[in-house]
Formats: sequence, structure tokens, C-alpha cells
Amino acid sequence: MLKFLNRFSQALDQAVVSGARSSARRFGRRSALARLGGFLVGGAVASALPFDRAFGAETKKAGPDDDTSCDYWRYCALDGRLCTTAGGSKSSCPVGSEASLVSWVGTCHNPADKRDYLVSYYDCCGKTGYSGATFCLRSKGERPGYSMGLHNDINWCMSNANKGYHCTVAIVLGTA
Ligand code: ABN
Repeated sequence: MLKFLNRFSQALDQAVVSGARSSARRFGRRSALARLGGFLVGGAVASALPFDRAFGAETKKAGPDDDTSCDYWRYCALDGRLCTTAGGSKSSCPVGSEASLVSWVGTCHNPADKRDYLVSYYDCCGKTGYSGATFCLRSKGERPGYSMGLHNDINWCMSNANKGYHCTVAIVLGTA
């Protein structure tokens, strides 16, 4: 009887020890750390994957309404870099540059109201250093370069003390 109780006690001990070990393996500190590590590494790898992060964000469509695109309606006779892509806006020069004293004028059609407008193109001068600016060459109404006033492939900054060309703005003067 004593022998039986001894064996029973040993078997019970073993069962408790192996249960505790298995539970430590499943829920122990090291296991928890290993799982957390896997989760963090997985998260880092997932965030580095090339997902389309702009999904759902408002994206501008290049065309007559987009003033950062050559197709913008006001740019119908613009030859140069867009100031909207060079630190300025469609009608103001970037800080550190100044508008040319002379300009080139074009007549552009605005599809939104179906009217024609006189648009004056000023070069922004005196600022150097730019990157990634969009260059456009649209020449509605341009004439061969024998006469400067009829040709738009001209650096209008030559009229200024500082002749370095930066970008071009488009100012609406009125309806044509
Ligand atoms: N009017 C823009 C421009 C500047 C330099 C050279 C050509 C055209």
C-alpha cells in the first residue's frame, strides 16, 4: 500500500512538473517576448512594403483645372518652368525672386466658363537653385522669333538687373 502511494505521488509530481513546463512554454515571459518580437518585426516589414499609401487621398487630375500641370488653361502660351512647381503660385513669384519688368501676353480659353482671357506671362528672376520644377512649352498664338514681342521663347529676366531665370507665372488681365 505504501509502495502504491509512493508511485502515485511520483506520477502526480511528474504530471504537475510537465504541466507547469508546458504552461511556461506557452504563456511564459520568454514566449511572450518571442511573440512580441515577431509581432514588431512583422509590423516593421509590413509597413515597409510598397502599399499605395495615397489610396483614398484626394488626388489632383492633370488637366485644364490643375495649375501644376502644363495643360492648365491659363498656360496656353507659356514657355518655361511652372512657378506652382518651383516654390511660388500661378500668379506670384517664389520668395527671393522678382517679376520680370516685361512680359509676354497670350489669349487663352477657359473651359469652365467658355470665355477667352488675356493672360500675361511674367518670368520670376534673381533666384537660383530649384529642383523638380515642371517645364512647359505651349505656344498658342506664337509667331516665329524674328520679332521678340511675337515670340515666347525669351528670357524676360533680361529686362531686370538680376537676369537669372527661375520660373514663370500667369496673370489674368481680363477677358479678350
Ligand atoms: N520665358 C521663359 C524662358 C526663360 C528662359 C529661356 C526661355 C524661356
